[in-house]
Amino acid sequence: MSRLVVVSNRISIPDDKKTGAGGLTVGVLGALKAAGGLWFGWSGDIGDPDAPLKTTHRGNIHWASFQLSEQDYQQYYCEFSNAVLWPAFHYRLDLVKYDRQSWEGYSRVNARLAEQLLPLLEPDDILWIHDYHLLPFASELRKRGVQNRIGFFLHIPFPAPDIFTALPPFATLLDQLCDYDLLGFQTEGDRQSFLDTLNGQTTLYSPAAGSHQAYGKTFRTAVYPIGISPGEIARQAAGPLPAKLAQLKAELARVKNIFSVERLDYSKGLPERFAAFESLLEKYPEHHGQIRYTQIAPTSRGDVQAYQDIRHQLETEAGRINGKYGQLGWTPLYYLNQHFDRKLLMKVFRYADVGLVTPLRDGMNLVAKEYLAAQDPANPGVLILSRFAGAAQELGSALLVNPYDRDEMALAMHKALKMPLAERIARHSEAMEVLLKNDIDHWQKRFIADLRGLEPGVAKPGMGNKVAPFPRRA
Ligand code: GDG
Repeated sequence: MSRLVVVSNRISIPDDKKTGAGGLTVGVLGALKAAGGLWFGWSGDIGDPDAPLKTTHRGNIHWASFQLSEQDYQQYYCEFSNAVLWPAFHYRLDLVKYDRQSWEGYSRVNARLAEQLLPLLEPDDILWIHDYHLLPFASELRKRGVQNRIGFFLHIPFPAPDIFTALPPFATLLDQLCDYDLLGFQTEGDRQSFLDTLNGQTTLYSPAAGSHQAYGKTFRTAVYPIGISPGEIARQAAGPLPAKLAQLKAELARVKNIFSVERLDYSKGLPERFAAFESLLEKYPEHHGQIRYTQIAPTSRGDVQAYQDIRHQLETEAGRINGKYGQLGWTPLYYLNQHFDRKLLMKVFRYADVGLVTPLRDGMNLVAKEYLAAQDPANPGVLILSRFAGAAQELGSALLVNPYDRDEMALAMHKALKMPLAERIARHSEAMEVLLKNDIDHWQKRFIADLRGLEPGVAKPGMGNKVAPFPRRA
């Protein structure tokens, strides 16, 4: 079997001291273990970008990591990836900070990474590239003569055409994306947005479901909703809280708990969620003294201005809500701007009567899935989920809400806090059926099988593409 080469912005290098990796790392490692191969990505260090790659290996898996210069870090990572693509793809054009230097930096880094990867590639390797940092990566490899099969998975939403085409270099990005052989999306809506955008810009020919030709290139699109490892999470969640957290356990047991955790990011709808919690306290005073909402939100991308702004906003709001509704001996809202150990989080999920996951936009949202998997099936909590998270497509048994409607969210919280056991069990078991069927292993296996099923540079036999292909690359 040919080797798998994975490329992602951040690389997860094995560390014996760290346990409990999440989502993407588990999926990628599963795929790499099966075939053997290489994981190439940024170490997270700032330094000399031309320094030799740092390499390590375990069994049949190799890791190769690069550094970014300070200028690359700013232009490629902070600016174009996280202050242009991330906000735009999450429908926040108001937060886009575009300038030509950042686009040039993004393009320059993608070109250099392709150059660095080139000598490590073998002719029959298959390549799996991840996420919005690397939209032009296949194109840069093709320019250098690489004919291997290259797949791409977009972890975040693909926006509607009017949003995408507001990005100044949209036409180049679209053309570059078509250099992938297989483009994977979280939901059908994302896939459709990509195709609608292409259709509006060029002649898109789709001779069979999922098979396309545009800009003289042949490629496929498909939907691969990312999953979790439900068994592993259930095991982590089931054990008792560590003895040193006995006090926390006693506190959690005294009230009904609403709980959530996410990276501190404006796409996650945290201010809106705080407002909804305030609405719950305002409209349903019966819960005063009886509930506690804990929001964990570790800082993420702290060098980007919009992330600093939302951090200040949340600190202010948490203080204001507690000041207004708190009582001696009762603090309604716990806001913790800290990173927590993963196993501890899964255990705390299990104590949560309500999982509150209400992003304004989200490619998938693994927290929603992790919360469900951590529940006691005999006495599960209730998931409240934004209809704008990709996960809502699979988790129709959750209480689906519009995160822009604070009163609807407050009502959902009230309903969840009061929900009878039989209804909680029914909703939970329906959701678990989906999560068990489409777990992280299934996700990576489907993607890799589809990618392996393609012939490089020609129409893809066996996948319904019966027309003569465009000549692919000279
Ligand atoms: C992107 C897309 C898509 C959070 N805080 C802590 C912590 N976490 C873990 C969660 C979860 C992961 O981080 C976050 O994953 P999400 O899916 O919720 O969101 P993004 O980070 O935005 O991920 C998203 C995902 O890619 C995968 O394709 O679902 O839509 O935006 O696993 O548990 N983990 C620990 N401490 C924390 O404080 N240990």
